Amino acid sequence: MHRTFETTTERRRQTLDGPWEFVTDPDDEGREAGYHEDFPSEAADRIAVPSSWEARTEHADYVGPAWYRRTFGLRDAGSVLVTFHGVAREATVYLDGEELTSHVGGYTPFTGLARDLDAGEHELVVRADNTHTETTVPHDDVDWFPHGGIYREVVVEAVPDVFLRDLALEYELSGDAATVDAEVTLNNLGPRPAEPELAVSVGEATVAESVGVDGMDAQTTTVTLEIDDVDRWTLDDPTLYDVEAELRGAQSEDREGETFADDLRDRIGFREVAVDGRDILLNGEPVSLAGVNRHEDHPDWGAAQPLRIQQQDLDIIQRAGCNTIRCSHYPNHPRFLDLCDEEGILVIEEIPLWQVDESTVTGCEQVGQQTLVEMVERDRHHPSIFAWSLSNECANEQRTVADATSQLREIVDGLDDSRLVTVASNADWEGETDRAFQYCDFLCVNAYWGWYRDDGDWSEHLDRIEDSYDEKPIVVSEFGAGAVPGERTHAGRKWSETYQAELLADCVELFRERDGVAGFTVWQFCDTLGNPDHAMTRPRSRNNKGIVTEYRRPKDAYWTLVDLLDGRR
Ligand code: BDP
Repeated sequence: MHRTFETTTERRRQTLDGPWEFVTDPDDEGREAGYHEDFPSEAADRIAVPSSWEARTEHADYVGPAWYRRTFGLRDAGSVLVTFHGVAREATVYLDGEELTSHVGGYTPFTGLARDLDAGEHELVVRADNTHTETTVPHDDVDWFPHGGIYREVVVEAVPDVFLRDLALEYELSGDAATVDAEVTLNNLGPRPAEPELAVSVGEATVAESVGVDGMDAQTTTVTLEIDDVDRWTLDDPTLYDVEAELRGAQSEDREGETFADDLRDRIGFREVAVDGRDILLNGEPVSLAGVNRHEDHPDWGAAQPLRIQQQDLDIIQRAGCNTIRCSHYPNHPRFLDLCDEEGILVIEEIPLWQVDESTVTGCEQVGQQTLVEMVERDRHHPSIFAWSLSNECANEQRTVADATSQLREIVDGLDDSRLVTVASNADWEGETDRAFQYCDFLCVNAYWGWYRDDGDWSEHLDRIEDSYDEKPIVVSEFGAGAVPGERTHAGRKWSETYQAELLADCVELFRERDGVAGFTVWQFCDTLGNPDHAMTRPRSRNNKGIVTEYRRPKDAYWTLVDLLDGRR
């Protein structure tokens, strides 16, 4: 299950977890050879979906196109939605030999609609390609491993001719009362007009109306619900409300007497985020952020982490006393965000525009914008997400890059005005001035004083940031040191757990003393597999700045953080 709750009860739904046939295609000949019509099953391996393909040792370092195949059965004839929740990084999907849909971007979902399928067996073939170049999003030189394959769930849902395509909620809070606008989009695949009953409920409140939709058309309607005595979503009491949109109607004349039904389910939490001077406010009160950066990475699971690992990560993070996670550097698995909603964790979610500069920005701008839209559309109901991050360490001192950020800001404003917007920047650390900070509600600052450089310190650095920009909250979004697990030294040298723990303590104490700093996220939660091209600067081929190891075993720095944040030992 890709969420922690059911997203529909009416739709017949199949999760296509399990073994799929799999072949790599290093010479990229599969398209010409027609693998989508005639899959080379005799040469195929079997691989688990969802999984990163390095789950199979022989494909551990494979970069390039690869093909997947499986069949699924439909009990009844009709239309289905086929949703891929994450394919790294480009995908083309074929159903029964015909292209159904394609997608670029490994961290957001996409759906193909297949109309009027016969009952019985159908074949899905997918071409996935994890090749990265200078201008892909992310590009080929990022500091994490280019996992490949169908690494998040694939779901097939049978839908009636008139079905719910989208549900988007916005709300206004006034004291204890909430006014919720639910925008619902209906699709009518049939030739005749329909007028089904739509009921939308949020918690105990329900509104119903009938909605007319022409044949072969779509219709969007907005219903408004008033909710009194709202229990707000807070860090201590993260109350969630169930949301349901239900559609019921009579089938067209040719199937007289029959009815159809469809539903979509989600959850929301009521909370307000804002800034005031140097403070970030949650429900009107300043909140001090203390957290970690987390990659989706695990030696046994790659980027495809089961619920058990997601829960365990969150547990370890909460036990350290943290209240914040920066999803560095891409939209995370939606179920992990569900857990954050349930646990009262604040999340900064980011798109993978990582260290882009003026030579590459034009090439990746469009996919960056598309990923932003897809991220917001997928995640707009998670109360845990309080901020969207538009990029990480891009060359924002360059005008073209800053202009691209301003465009992203406009796009995000058009989709969601209920969250804060930021970019994570190391421009000042590089001795530059960040031109994109003007488009941010708060400033995320990355620097590695005491690790990559010793010719300055955090204190001067933060003074400079405070002096250089408008008065906005500052979050230290990256700082830290590498530590090879088990390396402990009397001298406290670099690469030891000792050094990492001491640096972390000094930094956290300093950040917490400064009024201008609204919080911090340590780089990083766990040791992660690095970009294979960077192996010479990364012992164990990993980024070793984790406060826990890749297997989540605590390093000294973890216990230091527990003590500083009053966590649980
Ligand atoms: C920063 C990046 C982060 C890196 C980190 C590091 O934002 O993705 O992994 O440095 O060097 O520049 O560990």
